[in-house]
Amino acid sequence: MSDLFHLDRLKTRRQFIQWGLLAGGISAAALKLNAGKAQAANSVKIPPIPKTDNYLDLSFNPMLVLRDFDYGTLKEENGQTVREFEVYAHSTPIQLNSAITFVSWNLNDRVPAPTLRATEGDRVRIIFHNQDGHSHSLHFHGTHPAEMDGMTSIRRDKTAVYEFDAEPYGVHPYHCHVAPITRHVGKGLYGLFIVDPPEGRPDADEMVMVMGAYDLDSDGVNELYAFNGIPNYYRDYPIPIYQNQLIRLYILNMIEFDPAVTFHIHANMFQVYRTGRSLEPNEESDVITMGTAERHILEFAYKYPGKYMFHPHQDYIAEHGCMGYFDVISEAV
Ligand SMILES: [Cu+2]
Repeated sequence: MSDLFHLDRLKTRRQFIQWGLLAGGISAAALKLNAGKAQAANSVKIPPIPKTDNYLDLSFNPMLVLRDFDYGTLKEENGQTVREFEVYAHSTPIQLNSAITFVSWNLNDRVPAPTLRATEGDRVRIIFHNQDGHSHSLHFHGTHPAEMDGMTSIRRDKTAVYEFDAEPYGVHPYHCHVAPITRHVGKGLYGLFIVDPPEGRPDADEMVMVMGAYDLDSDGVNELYAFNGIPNYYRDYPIPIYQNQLIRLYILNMIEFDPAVTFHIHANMFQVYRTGRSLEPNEESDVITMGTAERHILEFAYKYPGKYMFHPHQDYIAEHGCMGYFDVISEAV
């Protein structure tokens, strides 16, 4: 497959999602069309996505990254169902703000990488095409054999296949594991691998936030931070959600150099499912601490309409890009 074809395909898919969402809202059930199992009628409504009159030159839209789940392609092979994903490593310039353009190392021209999603017990196959000029690899968290652990560097123009059973259910990061890892992760090669429990979870407006950082001058100190790749994006474009609707947030900290950060939401509390490894919450809070690569499911609903901030409570980090708002709009009628 040529680069050009691949980019066209990406664009077409993005436009399709965008048009669908702009057409007045799309149900969560429709977003799960490609899920491997039949989905029950879903009562969740997602507000129309505001037109993000983009002031940045980006190869992806963080507003769409939020709810973009890649369920792969289902294949039947020798009586076994395989969920196959295909990803492409590239170097892509992304505009972080009006003054700074950064050459990211990424999958499918986006930071974070695609959110891959399977159900516990699925056989998954990740076909990794390294079309970047540097060697990379994909290392998944979760349980799998040593040879699928992504410790081998994949050279430019080579393809690797990672295949294993998705287990255990929960929220797992995946990232490049080529040294220096701080550089490969800091450049953008990380994402989330969600493994759903076989019985599923209750309906909710589901979204993904990955916290990352940019060490612009390679001095081992981060200058900019972001939710889903672009500093301050959700500050400038608040995320619309409906009042009194359950939000399920899959959150991951992939910030290098800072040992830990917190995540805090204003004017509300959330239920914490640590590492996504339970069906019942472990605790309730409005702030949670995560070391690098820690991740959780947080669930909450907003009682009152209005704009509410979310950010790490390390205020320096918040003030350097890790900042956003939920725009809670009156209940859907
Ligand atoms: Cu790498």
